[in-house]
Amino acid sequence: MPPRKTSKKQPVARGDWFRDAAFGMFIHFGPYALYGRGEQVIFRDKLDQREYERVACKWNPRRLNVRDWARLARDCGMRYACLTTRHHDGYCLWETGTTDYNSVRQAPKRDIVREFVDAFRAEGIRIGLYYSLVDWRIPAYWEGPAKNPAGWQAFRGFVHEQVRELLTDYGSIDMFWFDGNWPHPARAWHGRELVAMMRRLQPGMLINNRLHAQQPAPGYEQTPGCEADDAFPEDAGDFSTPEQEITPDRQRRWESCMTSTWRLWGYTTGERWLGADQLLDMLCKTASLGGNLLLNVGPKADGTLPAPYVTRMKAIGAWLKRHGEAIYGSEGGDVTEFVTYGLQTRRGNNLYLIVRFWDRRPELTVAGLATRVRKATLLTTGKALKFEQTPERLTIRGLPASPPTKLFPVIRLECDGPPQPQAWARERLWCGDPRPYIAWARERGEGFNVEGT
Ligand code: FHN
Repeated sequence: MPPRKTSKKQPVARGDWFRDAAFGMFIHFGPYALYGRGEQVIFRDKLDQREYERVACKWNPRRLNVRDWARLARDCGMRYACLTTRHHDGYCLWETGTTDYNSVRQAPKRDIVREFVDAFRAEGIRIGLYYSLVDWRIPAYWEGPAKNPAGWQAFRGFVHEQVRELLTDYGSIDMFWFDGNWPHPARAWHGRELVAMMRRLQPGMLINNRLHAQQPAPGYEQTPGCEADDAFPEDAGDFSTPEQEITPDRQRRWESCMTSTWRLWGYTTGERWLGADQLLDMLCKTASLGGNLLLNVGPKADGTLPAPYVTRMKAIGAWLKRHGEAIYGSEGGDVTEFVTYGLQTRRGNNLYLIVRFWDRRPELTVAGLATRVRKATLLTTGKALKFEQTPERLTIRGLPASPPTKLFPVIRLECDGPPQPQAWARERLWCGDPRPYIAWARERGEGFNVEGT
């Protein structure tokens, strides 16, 4: 499919799909899965390069059916997906003309990137391509432009050509996920030229922030071509990518990438899996702060997805079928003090209460909401809820003792306008204006003892 045509007149609204998508599948797939020790095994275990190459060239994921991956992503509510086209080990999952170290020329005889874009597009899922700038096989990568200018120039050309292939031969790409620019600053990669080419080939595509300027590594500071490039400040790129943490970027789109296991991104034998509630908590927390979650899976060496991942994703997919309106396209919540129950998200005039701690009591109170509530619904069951609202507090009644779902029940509050906190609730206690709390404490008095005794 040719890259999306854009008319001269309308500027492409790059990434207008992003927050509506909310939830993506990150896929770390490559020959490293054979070792079952994560995606960096060649480096972490300092394996013999030739031996690793021999093993990798024989790798053949015979049970790989990318349509299965795409169908699971659709069923569990993931609206975009990002596949490692090449990780730091250098093995390429597409038919590249730059090296024979790829899945078409070696044992699989398959263009796995082609299968990925076709399968996920067929399910209506947007396409992200992960690309590592690092290639641990290549000495010039380690030596850098200062110590090996000719080798670095050849390596940089190899990288630019691979990016060009990926953005030319696989149709419209929605997201490009650079990784591994360390320790070289963007100027060393000729970042400006690279991004200019990418924008020409795929004008509607989002590029992440990981080509941005690193501080030049020690010893590079004055190296010609390695100075930090003011075109690539820390906030370069179209979105931020906090990793293994949920840290909002208040200035622009952001996406937290997280593993669904404890630590490694590539398949790891014996890893421990986070529970469905912990994974759902990641999704709800990113949404409550206005970001996306890119949740990782490392498929097994044969191409199948680990069973613990599949069961967890199906549980989250079932939850999203019922409660997705609280996540997709939400603007972040944090309207009132709800931390004693769970998380909040907002969308238009609706405030969603995502209840992580179901206390089995028939009523739930929300302090600090200034906007008038018109209707309250237990979204999980569709049941209308009675409520009473004073200037200080909203009390919701008629809640069932047993939690209506094993994961997080959600209450939808339909309000008179976009939900707003009261002045005293706007500022968070620890960084806000203490005066409302001074008055609140003064209501009791000054003494240290229980008054009146
Ligand atoms: O070194 C990589 C790592 O293997 C993995 O791909 C993560 C995913 O975001 N990125 C780098 C570490 O920041």
